[in-house]
Amino acid sequence: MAAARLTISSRNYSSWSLRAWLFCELAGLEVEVEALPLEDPGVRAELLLLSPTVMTPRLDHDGASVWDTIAIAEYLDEWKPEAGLFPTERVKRAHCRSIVGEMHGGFYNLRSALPMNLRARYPNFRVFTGAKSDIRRVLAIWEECFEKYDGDFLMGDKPCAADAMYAPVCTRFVTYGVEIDDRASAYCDRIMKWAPMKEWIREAKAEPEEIEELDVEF
Ligand SMILES: N[C@@H](CCC(=O)N[C@@H](CS)C(=O)NCC(=O)O)C(=O)O
Repeated sequence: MAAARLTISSRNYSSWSLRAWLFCELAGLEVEVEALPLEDPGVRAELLLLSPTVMTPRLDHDGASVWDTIAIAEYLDEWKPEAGLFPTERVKRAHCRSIVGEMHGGFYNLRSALPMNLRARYPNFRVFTGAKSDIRRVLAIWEECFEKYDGDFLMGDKPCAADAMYAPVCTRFVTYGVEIDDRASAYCDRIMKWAPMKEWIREAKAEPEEIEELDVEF
């Protein structure tokens, strides 16, 4: 039996759910995933009893109820510090926390104009100007990490919370055919081939749910 339950909305569309799942994978926490259709008023009423924000993801583990993606990452880092969700060295940890926080609190244009949709491909998608500056900023964040830590992942040789946080950006670059430089593109390939990502994407493709407004032909 799984030691914990992760309540999510959709594997295909919910980037926050994907991030939380990747945090659990990084921490080695086996979770039972429960996907709830959030448009259903009955489901919303039930979720309100579980999570005051009526939002997913939400993690229940060993008496702890955690909602909000950052809180889940921090909880898991405290639960299993040796898993290295955040680097242990002070300066590097501060850098990691900053870019994780920047993703969590920002990039509104990128997130709303290029919604995550793992099943879709829009190769000729025209990225609007507002989202372009978000894309430039993401690429600058990654470039600084590659220069500083010179690894396959953002903070060095192993994936950590920062990679989980930016993984849905990689999927958006693939879905919308966003042109990026070779180094960023190689990083996206690596993230898309990361075993937990492959597992999540496989299950997202099998999900029956379709959200019409996120599946429009652009
Ligand atoms: N700040 C939240 C954002 C979570 C979020 O936006 N979740 C969406 C699904 S991806 C949600 O639950 N939406 C339900 C709603 O807005 O009614 C976090 O980091 O967990």
